[in-house]
Amino acid sequence: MKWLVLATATAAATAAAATDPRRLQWEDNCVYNCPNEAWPWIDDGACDLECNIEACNWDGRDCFHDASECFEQSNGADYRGKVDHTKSGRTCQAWAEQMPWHHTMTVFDYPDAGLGGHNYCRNPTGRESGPWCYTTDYPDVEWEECDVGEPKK
Ligand SMILES: [Ca+2]
Repeated sequence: MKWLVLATATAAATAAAATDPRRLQWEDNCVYNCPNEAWPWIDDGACDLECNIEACNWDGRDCFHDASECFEQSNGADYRGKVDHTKSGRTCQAWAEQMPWHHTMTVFDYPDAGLGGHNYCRNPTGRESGPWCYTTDYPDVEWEECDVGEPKK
């Protein structure tokens, strides 16, 4: 009987995580703050996860919402497009999230790599194999390369 209780509690915790109450709280904060033109987060050059929603105009230009898929470097280190899944179709984890995978690819450590509050493929360390992302396929696949096309000059 104890096992049943434990299993039920775990399922409830999983369901709560799926609705992501943190995201709901962020949306409230952002919607509240968006009309304030003095609010410093939108178009400040940093992609803020809590502002990367339609109600906040996708954080202005910060989260690459209207970004081009074009890039020039052979390793795609300058890719700033919007492919958000790996070559095998796995959904990417947002760079600003530390769930499900804990990682060190942060804006703080890689300020010029186009990371932040979005889950688009990037190549912050200049891997030869090109842009990649942490996946949401936990605990099976931590990261995987993305197919972002070929570089063009
Ligand atoms: Ca911002």
